[in-house]
Amino acid sequence: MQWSLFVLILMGQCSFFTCHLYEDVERLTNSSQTTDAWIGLRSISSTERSWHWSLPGVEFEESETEWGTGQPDNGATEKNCVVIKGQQWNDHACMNEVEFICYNDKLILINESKTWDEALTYCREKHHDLVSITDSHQQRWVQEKAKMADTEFVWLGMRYTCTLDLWFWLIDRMVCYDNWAPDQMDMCGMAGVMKRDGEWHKKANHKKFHFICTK
Ligand SMILES: [Ca+2]
Repeated sequence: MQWSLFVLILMGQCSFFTCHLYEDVERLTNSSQTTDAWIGLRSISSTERSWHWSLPGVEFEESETEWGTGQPDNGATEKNCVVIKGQQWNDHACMNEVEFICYNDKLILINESKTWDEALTYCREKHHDLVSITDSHQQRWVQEKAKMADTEFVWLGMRYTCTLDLWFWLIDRMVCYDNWAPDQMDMCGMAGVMKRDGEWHKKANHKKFHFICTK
């Protein structure tokens, strides 16, 4: 394929992207659940509301909630657990019996130091691929994994092509959503890493870091 055609295809993807890797997030944001089902969110303190996700390390963000109209409506009965129905959240009494949605983690942190190419081979042989990030939801999940790495940085499935002066993801997508740290220089032979704080940095691909694979 000619490079110019390849670039055109990549560039066109910024506006037509659909996520397939993070089905659990998709399911909560695009849930077609027609009856109440528990999600892993509850309030620890019943007097003053303080919501927490059940998954360790995942922080609750008020700005990312999907409360239904008038919810949460804690009243005479304590409602410290949360159900989803038709994409909307509702606080319920925890002793109610309803269906539930399980967490399905698609990411695996590999605590072994490898070059970018070695990490890519490892992920493709043992799991699926090096992780790609194409929106803020995915960024959040990957960031939670990166926090648990023993190295300051973890490899992402992103590399720089000198010929085209472009950064692209292994899943053949251009870098549309990004979270670069400031003042990053592009050089040949670079690939992308995430620092523990979630920011992306550019590193020579022969350096050795831990990395995150998709399952
Ligand atoms: Ca309610």
